[in-house]
Amino acid sequence: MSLAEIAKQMVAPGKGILAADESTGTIEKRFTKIAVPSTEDNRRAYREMLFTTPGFGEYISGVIMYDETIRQSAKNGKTFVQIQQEAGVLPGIKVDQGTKDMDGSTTLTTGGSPNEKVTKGLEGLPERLKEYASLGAKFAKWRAVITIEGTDLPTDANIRQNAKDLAAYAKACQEADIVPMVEPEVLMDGSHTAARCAEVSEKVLTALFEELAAADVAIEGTILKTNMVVPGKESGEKKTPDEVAEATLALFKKILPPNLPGQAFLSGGQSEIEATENLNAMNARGPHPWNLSFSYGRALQDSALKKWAGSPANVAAAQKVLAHRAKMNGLATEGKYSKEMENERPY
Ligand code: 5MM
Repeated sequence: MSLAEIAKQMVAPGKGILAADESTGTIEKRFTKIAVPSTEDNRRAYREMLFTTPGFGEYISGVIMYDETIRQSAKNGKTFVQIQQEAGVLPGIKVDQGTKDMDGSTTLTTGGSPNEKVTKGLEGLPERLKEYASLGAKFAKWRAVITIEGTDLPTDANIRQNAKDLAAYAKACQEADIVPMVEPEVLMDGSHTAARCAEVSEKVLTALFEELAAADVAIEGTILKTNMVVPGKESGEKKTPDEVAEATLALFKKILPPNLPGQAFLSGGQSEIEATENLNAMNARGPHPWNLSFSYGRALQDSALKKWAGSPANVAAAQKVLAHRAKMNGLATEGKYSKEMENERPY
């Protein structure tokens, strides 16, 4: 399959991506909430529960895995990659190596402010991509984190550096025959308004597409994964799904090139139902030039993780929960979801 065909398959109508690429530190935080120790075998068992969900491929087009996960197998000896392939699901891999403070960023912030971040992982990336391709990865994700704080942050320098790094990684992916899933995330953390989120997201996406063009990245073989236009978590502002859809679509219409196959949203701290309702509201206003899909981590897994709680006896029940959320989001990619459908949810 060509990169463009893989990209199309990732955002096929009715389907979306399961982000299961929590790094060891992040999965430990999630497991702490359910009082499960984060051992390698517990992480393996949890991911096995997710990937062996009956009907997994019906609403899921791809999975983003972490380095440890792409090398793991189910109890029956089949690798996770094989299990996904058999379900018609594209295996994907996170290739960034987390974030670090941007050089000089401490001087740009004041007392107790978070420093601006850039993403690690460009060094040695071509070799790692080669290995991941040989393990079966068809797409690779890189996340850049943008923090809003007052009118000072983000700085233009931080936006530009993150865009350049995303473009360099995307180019390396395409050279390795892997679809880049470029993820610039404007964080929901903070007290900013939705209008400020829109303003910053516009700058971030503008810089990103400028840098992708400068690096000669083929847009037809690229998937975007970004945030919706939503208010900061501590802002006290509330936006309806219609308002989120209007603001996000206004931004996308200004910036996303029509030959981009699709954009798969991150959930970023929205509740499971908010993330589904917002996606649905956008697709109810379609058709759009690009498919609007999901690549949710927390908004697909939260309830399933709680239901599982580390016990083999809960696997089937947890899988039903995941299948339900995947179905609801699958319907939302076509604007066919309604909140009443949640009455059937198995949790
Ligand atoms: C699943 O979380 C991903 C990895 O996070 P860390 O590197 O911090 O462990 C993350 O990149 C995720 O793929 C996206 O943010 C989407 O997840 P949410 O939960 O925002 O939908």
